[in-house]
Amino acid sequence: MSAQSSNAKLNAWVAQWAKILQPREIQWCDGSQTEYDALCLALVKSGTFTKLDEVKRPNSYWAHSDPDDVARVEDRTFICSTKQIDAGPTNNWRAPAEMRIELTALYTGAMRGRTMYVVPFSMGPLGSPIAHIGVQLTDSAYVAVSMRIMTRIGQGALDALGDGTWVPCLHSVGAPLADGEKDSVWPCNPDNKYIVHFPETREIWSYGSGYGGNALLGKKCFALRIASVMARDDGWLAEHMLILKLTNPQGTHKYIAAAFPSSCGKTNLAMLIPTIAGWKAETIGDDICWMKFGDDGQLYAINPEAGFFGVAPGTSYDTNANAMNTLLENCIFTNTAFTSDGDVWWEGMTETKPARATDWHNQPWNPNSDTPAAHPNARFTAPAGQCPSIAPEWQDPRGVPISAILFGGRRRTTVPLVTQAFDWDHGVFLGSIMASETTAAAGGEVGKLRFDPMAMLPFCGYNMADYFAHWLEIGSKTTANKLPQIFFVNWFRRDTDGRFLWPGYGENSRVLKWIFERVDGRATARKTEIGYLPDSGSLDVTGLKVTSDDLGVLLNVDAAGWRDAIPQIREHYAKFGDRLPAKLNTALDSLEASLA
Ligand code: TSX
Ligand code: MN
Repeated sequence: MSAQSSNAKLNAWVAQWAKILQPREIQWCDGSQTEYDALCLALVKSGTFTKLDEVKRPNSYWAHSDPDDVARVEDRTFICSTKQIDAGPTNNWRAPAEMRIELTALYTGAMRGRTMYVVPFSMGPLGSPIAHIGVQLTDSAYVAVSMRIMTRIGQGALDALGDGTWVPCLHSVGAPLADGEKDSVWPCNPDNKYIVHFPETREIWSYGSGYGGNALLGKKCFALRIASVMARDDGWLAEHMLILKLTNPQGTHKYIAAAFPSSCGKTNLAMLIPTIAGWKAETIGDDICWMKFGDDGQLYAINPEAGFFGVAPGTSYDTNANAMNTLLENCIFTNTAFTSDGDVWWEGMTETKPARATDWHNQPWNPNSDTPAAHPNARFTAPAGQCPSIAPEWQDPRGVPISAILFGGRRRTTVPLVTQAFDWDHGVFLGSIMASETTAAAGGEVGKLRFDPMAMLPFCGYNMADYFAHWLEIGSKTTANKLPQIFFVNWFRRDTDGRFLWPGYGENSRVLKWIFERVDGRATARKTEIGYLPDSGSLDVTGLKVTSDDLGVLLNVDAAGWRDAIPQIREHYAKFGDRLPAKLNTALDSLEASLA
């Protein structure tokens, strides 16, 4: 069965691009299991997919990519607003007319010899007032099946679209096939990639990559970069945040959204298992959060995605049992290792390594090999509904009311375990100065702050100074008591020997408990220069093996450390020139004065 569209504009758009892209055939995806199974079978036949052992991991596949197509390509990601200033100092900019000409040339004939899949999709539960529709054209069957896991594709999305508007998403791997030419197992264009956004017309044009956020256009391109622009224009928030539901022993629950830069364990926190008795955590989403105001003046959030596209290495029953149990069937594994018994493996999955495996380069591997078996950015693509901790309301079209927003970073010094902002504006200030310390791995100077405001640096579709202004504006759209409380957390504080002071993982539930009770106005706090901190006894540390000295450091205000950071924050703010909202400079000035 192929999906049927009665949207004349959509049909005309598909026909217009088919003429340019020149695919061998066109397939409208209906989203059915039959269609999915047929596409997966074709991917097995072409060598892109290897089916995993049907008993060990039913209905699951292993893929390995071209070594030149393993991650998002930030230096090839463009925001094409008419004026460069509207893309801002943190985005690559190109003039839209120029970019359209350049890419149309590349798109001409780009799908020769291939099938063009038309993938209608909903970001968010079908018909939700918070959801939006996109349609992706792609010449990758791998992308089509991945989109079925990550979004809600097919006839349902077309029905929700009706004769309305959608975000057009063009995608080609940029590898046309000549007559009789044999396809490669991971078609892509290794040296010519473009991830292009036209914020003013809300369009996405992607070329040359078949991997992750470059190719699954509903995720970073639509749900963050384009949606951030839609949210600015229409008074809502599109954020790089997990959403979790926390229930206390009395059965009262609250919803928390949290933004962290990469490699801070966002997926682990979204699926956390509390260590404190009687508390329960459930998952709404692990990566993206769309929040709109309800009639009651509160912010209601949905997870616009339907699956998890998570980093595999480091995921284990110790670090994230709920993720491991999500991955038992119906999954796609990309750039993990493939074991001799027909399963997948990655570094950090088990203490004992498999005796023999095929690595992500499709080469024989054993524990004595000096390269990792899985690529560090190897991924699982898994249906969210399979997560044991998924909350029953995760697909509620009304969304869930958000009580607290967390910003976090990876900071070995200075930043306490948890701080509550004085108010919304101060919380926006804390979000705008989120940073991680640079490590040797990243190259350049070690220990300098790399700023990643609201964890949106690679994902904001417009000038980030305007984005800060939008956040401040959101705070004035409702009464203060209806806004979420904002907190800043840091699980990564270390002592001078490099030892982590906080055990993290499930023990983070103690911090979540304090946050929950602060929102209720019950937990006590002391007011400091940087915000409210738990005062002695208000953070539940019963049964926890953290010394009182370490706790003292975790909850201390390191005035000297903050004073050292101020020139770096000023430098960070200076990039934005006079577009930076004055309120943020004022907040920085008053922080500096209070620390003097
Ligand atoms: O995900 C992490 N979280 C959040 C969990 C809900 N990680 C992994 C980050 C890389 C993706 C963490 N790593 C966390 C954390 O809270 N904390 C740490 C640092 C840490 C690492 C090892 C230990 C403790 C802390 N080990 C012991 O204490 C024995
Ligand atoms: Mn992310």
